[in-house]
This record gives sequence, C-alpha cells and structure tokens, in this order.
Amino acid sequence: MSFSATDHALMARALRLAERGAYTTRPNPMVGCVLARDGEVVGEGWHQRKGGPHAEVFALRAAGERARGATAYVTLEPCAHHGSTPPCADALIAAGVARVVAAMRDPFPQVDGAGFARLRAAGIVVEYGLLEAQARELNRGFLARIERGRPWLRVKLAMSLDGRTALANGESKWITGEAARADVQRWRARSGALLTGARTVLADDPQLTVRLPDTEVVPPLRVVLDPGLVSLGRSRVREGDAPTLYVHAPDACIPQDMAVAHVAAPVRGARLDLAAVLRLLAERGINEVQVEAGPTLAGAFLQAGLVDELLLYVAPVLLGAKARPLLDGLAIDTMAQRLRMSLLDSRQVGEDLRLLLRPQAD
Ligand code: AOF
Ligand code: ZN
Repeated sequence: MSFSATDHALMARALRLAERGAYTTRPNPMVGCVLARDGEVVGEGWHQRKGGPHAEVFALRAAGERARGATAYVTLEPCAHHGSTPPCADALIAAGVARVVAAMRDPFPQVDGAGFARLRAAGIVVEYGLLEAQARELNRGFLARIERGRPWLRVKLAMSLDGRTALANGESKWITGEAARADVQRWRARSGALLTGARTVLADDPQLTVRLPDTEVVPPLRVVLDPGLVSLGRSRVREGDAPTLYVHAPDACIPQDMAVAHVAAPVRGARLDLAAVLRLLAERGINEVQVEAGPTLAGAFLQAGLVDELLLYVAPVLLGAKARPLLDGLAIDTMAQRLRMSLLDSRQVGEDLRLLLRPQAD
C-alpha cells in the first residue's frame, strides 16, 4: 500500500491527538482520529475516557455533513463491537466516509480485523499500516496486555554518577533534582499501576500518587508486593485518593480489619512469583506498570527477564564505594551473561541526565 505525504501528515496529526488521552483512557488504548476532504481537516477527536465516546465519534460529530466522502485517519482499527459504545465502524459507514486509513489493526479479540471487514463490506476503501511503529509505541502498554497477557513494565531508577542509589544508612531522597522529580510525575501519570515492595514502603514511606497541578489524571493503582503483609498499617500508601492493592503470599496472615484491597499470588521460594503478579495486574486491566522500588525488587524483575524499559536518572554526584548499588541479585558471572540494553532516548532534565533504555533482543 502506498500513502501520500498528506496521508502521513494527517496520521501524524491523529497520533498527536491520541496522545492527549495518555493520562485518562486506560485501560483503553489511546486513539486519535482526523477526518479530511482533499487534505483539508473537517473534524478531529480523540478517545478521552473509558466509557466515553471513541475517537471516531468525536471526529464525526465535529465534521457533521462534511464527513460524507471524507477520509478517516485513525490510529487504531475502528471497533466492530458493542462495548461501552456502539461500533465505530457503523458510525463511519452511516456518515458516508469514503476511505479509512488506520495505523494498525486492533488486536483486541472482539475487534481484530472485524472492523476492517465491516467497513470493506460497506464499500469503504480500507488501508492500514501507516505510521504503525509509532502507533505501537504509543500503545505499547495496551498491546502488551492484549498480546502477551502481561503489562508493559517500566523500572524507574535514579543513581549517582558512580552508580549508587543511597548512602549505606539508606539516605537517598536528595539524589536527583526537582526537574527530574517533576518528570517522574508525568511518567507516573501514564502508568496504570505504580509498583513497589514492602521494603521500600518501610524504608522510604512513599505516597506513590500523581501530583500534577491542573492536569486530569486517572490515578494509577498503587501496588505493594508484600508477601507477609509486614508493611501494612505502617505507611502512607493507604492515604490519598488513589486505589491501592496489596499482593501477598497465599499463606500470609490477613488481619481481620484489613481495609485495603489485597490478592494472593503464587510464590517461588520466599518471593512472590513476579510473572504471576504481572498476569494478575493484566487481568485487572493494567497496561503499563512503573516499578519504583529498591535494588532488590528492580534486580529481581531484570533477572526474571520481565523488564521492558528502564527509566534511569543520573545525578551529577558521587556517593562513593560504601553507598548502595543500583541493583541487587543480578547473577552475572561471565561476559556472555551481560544484559545489553539499547539507548532509546537521552536528555538533560534540569541538572540530571535521563536515559530511556530497553533490553536488547538477542
Ligand atoms: C475505536 N476507537 O477511540 C477506541 C477503541 O468497551 P469500550 O468502549 O471501552 O471499548 C474498548 C475497546 O475498544 C478497546 O479495548 C479497544 O479495542 C477499542 N478502542 N476503538 O474504534 C477508539 N478507544
Ligand atoms: Zn470504537
């Protein structure tokens, strides 16, 4: 299939619209739609919230009669199912759209090609695959959940120039600067869950909430991995407006008055089975998980091969050899076992350096 420069530009525009839903659409994907006639935009929209209208419906409403004969640029295959709303394919057909260009097929089992088929059956020209890589990148969380049954896992870490995260006594709060901490808030806001361990809860008492002034954010689920429920009642994690989930071992002693949501996950030895924990979160509609934990849990996720990306802040400071290392428990004895990462993005955030890394596929 060949696409024109206009097609490219309008799909790029639809992708930017889709991104506006980054903090609010989950568990649904981000979707943008642009309706154009002869390259001129006649309507546009994006999916804002689960339960609300899909992107196509907003664009069709904006276009009105001008949708007739138009091309619809959509970042995801128009749906064919009756979910929270009627099928977008039907809405496009009813409006008299002539051509639909989609960035990608929707792997959601109730759609998965059925949207394209329905449009084609109505005589609409359907093409897809335009800026697909960008569309997949945008919805990597949703796609991971639907295609692998596991959320996309991001591990956020902050370290000194010499790879240390805290002094020997555990003191760590001042490593990165204010700009980096504000940046972390935006990454939190796009996450369906913020995951930490009991040890971090006891040591740092994080709130794990999103604090972004004047920005609408669906609060991420706070997930505490606490096999024995030892951190219960001793943390701020239960406060605030965000939902919380404790994950514990099957044999944990559950207090009678436990007011927080909790679920048991299988164990491997003394530790929770991390792959099973992620499956549990996917079943709860979590697309992206951001791990904000200490060296042990971060190391365990890496060791298990479950990490999709590392968000690493490097502060221009030296903490010395007595300070704590970035990761624990990575069993690497030979060069052949080294974990290679690809650098996707690097930039300065305030005084600090931010790296986005993904494990290299071998
Ligand atoms: C579209 N356009 O803008 C979106 C789509 O039951 P619902 O309404 O929440 O539908 C959820 C599913 O619909 C979601 O999993 C995905 O497959 C599709 N999302 N489809 O045509 C949109 N957001
Ligand atoms: Zn739809």
